[in-house]
Amino acid sequence: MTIDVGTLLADRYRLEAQIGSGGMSTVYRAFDTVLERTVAIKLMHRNLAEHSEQLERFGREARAVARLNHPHIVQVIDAGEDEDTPFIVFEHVKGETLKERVQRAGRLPVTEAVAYAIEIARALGAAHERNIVHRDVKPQNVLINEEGVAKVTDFGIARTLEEHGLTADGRVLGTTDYVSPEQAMGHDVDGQSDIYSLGIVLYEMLVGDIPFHGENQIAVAMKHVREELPDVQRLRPSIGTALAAVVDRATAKALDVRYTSTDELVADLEDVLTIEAGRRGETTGEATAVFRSLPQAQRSRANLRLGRRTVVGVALLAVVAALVVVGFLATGDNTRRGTGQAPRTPVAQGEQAIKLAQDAASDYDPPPGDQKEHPEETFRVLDADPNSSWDTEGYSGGTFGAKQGVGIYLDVGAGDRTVAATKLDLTTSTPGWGATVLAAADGSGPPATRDDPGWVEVGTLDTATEGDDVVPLSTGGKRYRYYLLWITKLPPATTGRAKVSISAMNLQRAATR
Ligand code: 3AM
Repeated sequence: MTIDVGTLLADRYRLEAQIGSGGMSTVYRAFDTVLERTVAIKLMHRNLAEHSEQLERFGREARAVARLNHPHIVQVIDAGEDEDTPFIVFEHVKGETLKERVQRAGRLPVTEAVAYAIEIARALGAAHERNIVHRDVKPQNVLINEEGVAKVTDFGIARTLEEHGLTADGRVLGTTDYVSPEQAMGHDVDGQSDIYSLGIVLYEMLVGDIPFHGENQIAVAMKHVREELPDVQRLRPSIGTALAAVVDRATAKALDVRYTSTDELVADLEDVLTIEAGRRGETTGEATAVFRSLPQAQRSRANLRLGRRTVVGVALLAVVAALVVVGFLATGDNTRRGTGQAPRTPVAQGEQAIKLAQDAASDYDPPPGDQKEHPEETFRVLDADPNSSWDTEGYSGGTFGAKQGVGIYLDVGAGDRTVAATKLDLTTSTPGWGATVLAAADGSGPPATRDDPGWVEVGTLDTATEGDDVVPLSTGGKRYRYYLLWITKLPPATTGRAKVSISAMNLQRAATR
């Protein structure tokens, strides 16, 4: 007999619907006919269940996790075996996974993201106290119930199987999108590894995307070992320095820099929550619930900050509060955060910033002439510094002379990286210029001239305003590799020659589901 929907498992649990499936197990919604309630049941795949030693460990692990009783951990209710297939019965959480939430909504409101991170950290802390390391912290393993409460699941189960090399047949055990450097290197891991993964989850909630992409899971894992995380503040300028410092410290590759306990992380996140709530003058939804659970002293500190708003002003208050926390976080020199981070164009809800390599921007100056438009400066539109810009050459008489214009283009990458961008954000200090945005597909390189039919017009900026400009793009869902800002109208010249100066460029696409 095969176990499937309709099966009465262990004479008690009727499998109603398959709600998920992973490399090792299948999850069903089921009805507990004894207690007459809905439960979730995780059934191990039969081929994995054939190893008796692993079976025993699986049971042991289930028992250990069952002892964890915590508001932010999905409760284990029962475990058993039917037809030689081990299963675990969990409380049924009606809602969605955190991964689905981020994919559906894009980046989350800052206070909500911090609130979830606090809940997950508290759950991990309860496990760590009992020497249970999760080892597979990822938003797919965080369920958000209908009240917006986060609950962590899948504790330790991955470890049992992984330790025994059951994936030697090449099956991908899971994602390495959140893997800690030490785990990626195959070293022994402890609670600090979970903290790193949670830091990546927090990053994803704030940015709307994971930090590293790669051709395969190994490439991504290697990036966790070797590459610096993109700067959250650059990707989302409204993030306070204190919060950015927490992300830095949680995701530090060096273990002596990373938080050593979830308690420390929770304490800093709670401080950040009060600051961010103060900055925004509100706490909403999920953040409110966490807020209520903060220690009384902290709550009154937050109230004090909020209450004094009329005297010192919200902005100043936020700056002061942020500096206090930064000072606190910076003790021991374990953060690389300064206060000089550059603000960049924020990303709207439902959209994701497209990650670009540091050298993704190139100048575009078709003949005649030197065919150079300050190529040495193009990287400056992608660095986080608002004081560094790429400038066109100076043009007099309000025209580009013998050509229609000049520009700068962004290369989002080859192959799978091509995107259907929805917006081009830019920041300029020279208002009054105009441009069209053209896109070209992945080929042997960008078309050499602007008139090449390979370029397709996808947007226009009639007149740039000082500061941030947003150019909506319509690609009709087509994915392109190159996006060219083709400047055709010069700004008014103050002294003889006019030039366009751009300090930041940023592409966005619709958040993917
Ligand atoms: O496949 P999706 O992401 O829709 O929500 C979990 C996930 O759904 C669900 O099973 C899928 C694979 O993990 N799931 C896991 N544990 C659950 C639980 N205790 C659960 N759904 C409800 N209650």
